[in-house]
Amino acid sequence: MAAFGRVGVGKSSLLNALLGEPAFATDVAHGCTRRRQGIAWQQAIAGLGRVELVDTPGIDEVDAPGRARLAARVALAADLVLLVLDGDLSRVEAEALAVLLGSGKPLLLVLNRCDCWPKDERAALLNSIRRRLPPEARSLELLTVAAARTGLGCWPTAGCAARPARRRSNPCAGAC
Ligand SMILES: Nc1nc2c(ncn2[C@@H]2O[C@H](COP(=O)(O)OP(=O)(O)O)[C@@H](O)[C@H]2O)c(=O)[nH]1
Ligand SMILES: [Mg+2]
Repeated sequence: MAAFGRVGVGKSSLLNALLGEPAFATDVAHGCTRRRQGIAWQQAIAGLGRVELVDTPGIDEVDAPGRARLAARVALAADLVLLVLDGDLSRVEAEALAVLLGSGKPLLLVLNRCDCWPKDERAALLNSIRRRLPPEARSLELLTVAAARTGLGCWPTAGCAARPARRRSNPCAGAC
C-alpha cells in the first residue's frame, strides 16, 4: 500500500499513524523523503498475508516527465495507492491522478490535515475536490484524516483538541 502525493501533505505521517510508531521520517521542511521506502505493517487483515506500507517522495519535487514515471512506478508496485491531499486538488495532483487511474490500480483519495479546518470549511473543500475530479474518478472514496495533529493551523472553532502527534499511539484513529 503506497502513499503518494505532493511534498509535505503528510504521506509519511499518515503511514506512521497506521503503523502506530514514527517509523518514517517526517519534517516541516520539504525533501525529507528522498526515495521509496517500505515497512511491513503488523496489522492482521483477513485474506492478506504480509502488507507493506510504502512511502514515496513528493511528486512536486520532480519535473513533469519524472512525475509521470514515478506515479507509474508506484502504481505498478502497489496493490493500493493512497493519493494524499492537504487541500484542493492542484494541477500537479490532477496529472498524477490521471496516471494512477490509467494504471487501473485501486486508489483511495485521502484529505489529510482535517484538524486545520472548521467543519463547514472542510465540507466546502471536499465538495470542491469532488468537482475537480475527472468523471472516471468521481466514484473514488474520499477519506478525511488528521495524521499528525501538530496544533499549528488548528482553528479554535474547529473544536479539535490539538496535541503533539508523536506521543499518540494511533493518531489516525477515527477519520474526521
Ligand atoms: N496539523 C497537521 N499537521 C500535519 C498533519 N499531518 C502531517 N502534518 C505535519 O506536516 C509536516 C509534513 O508531514 P510529512 O509526513 O513529513 O509530509 P510528507 O512530505 O508528505 O511525507 C510535518 O510537520 C507533520 O507533522 C495533520 O494531519 N495535521
Ligand atoms: Mg515524507
